[in-house]
Amino acid sequence: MSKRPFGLAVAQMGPVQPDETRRQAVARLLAMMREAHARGAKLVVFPELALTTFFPRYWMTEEEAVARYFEKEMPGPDTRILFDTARELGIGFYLGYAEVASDGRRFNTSILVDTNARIVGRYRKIHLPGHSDHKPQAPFQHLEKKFFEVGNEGFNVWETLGTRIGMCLCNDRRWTEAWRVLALQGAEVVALGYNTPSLNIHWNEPVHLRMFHHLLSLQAAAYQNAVWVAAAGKAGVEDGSHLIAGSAIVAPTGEIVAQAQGEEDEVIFCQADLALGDTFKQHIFNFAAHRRPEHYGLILERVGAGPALGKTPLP
Ligand code: CDT
Repeated sequence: MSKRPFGLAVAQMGPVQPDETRRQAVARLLAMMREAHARGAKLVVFPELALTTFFPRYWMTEEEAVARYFEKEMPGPDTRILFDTARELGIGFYLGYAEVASDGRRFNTSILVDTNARIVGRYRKIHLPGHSDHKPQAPFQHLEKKFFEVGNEGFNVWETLGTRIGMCLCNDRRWTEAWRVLALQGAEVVALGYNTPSLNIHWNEPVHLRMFHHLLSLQAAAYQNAVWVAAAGKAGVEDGSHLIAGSAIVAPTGEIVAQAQGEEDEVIFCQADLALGDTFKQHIFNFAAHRRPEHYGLILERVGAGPALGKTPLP
């Protein structure tokens, strides 16, 4: 099978402190976009909520959050230069940001922008983690359920940049269903931004498990769905709160082919062979030949676990 090379870059960000301006954050993204292009990238993936600090850690009103942290238009005055530079260089990008829609609804959103600087795709995060109430005893908050609505546009794949690209955001990577819905649309590349605190405020999770589960999720998803995964994190200590690094590009083999080394701004790159995904799609994960949806009914019927079906006693 002949190779189908695709220049894939991930731009990890070091911390974005609360007093950092949009303009400063965008300048960092621009420098990484230029580096990604110089290394041969057709697509560069930026993190979730890349323009600001990870503000769901702060207790505040929705109005305060919108005023300080949400984008009212995309591109806006501070982000337009990302689009102009992408067009000038001929590179596509994925960007995560807090979106306030024209009707006032708030979403944790990512966009996919092509080499003509056109927004070809939008994803509004579906699996929102955390809580909506104030937890004053916790070291920080995780208020995604307060500040964002559950995404209303599903998991989608777009034909662009010569391939089929799906998007998801952070916590989605832990949910098998998200990946399979993308794979059933023929995704070849899945772009994902994340902000994962090292501490889990819900239970005393050992810190090493945060990185382990992050990589485990990416690797299992890439293999089981025969896709390339490009995952960009925001890392390091933001306002006293540590976010894991570990931005990575994972092949359809499930192998990590590039991984960020530090907790600062860092571009990783890989000349991804899209044909590698075809090999898996034609054999072990040939969905048309091997899937058995008639036995997967519970996935749509149930949200939480219920009684076992166990109908037939063994002979
Ligand atoms: N941003 C985001 O989705 N973070 C979550 C943290 C989960 S712990 C409350 C994640 O899955 O990494």
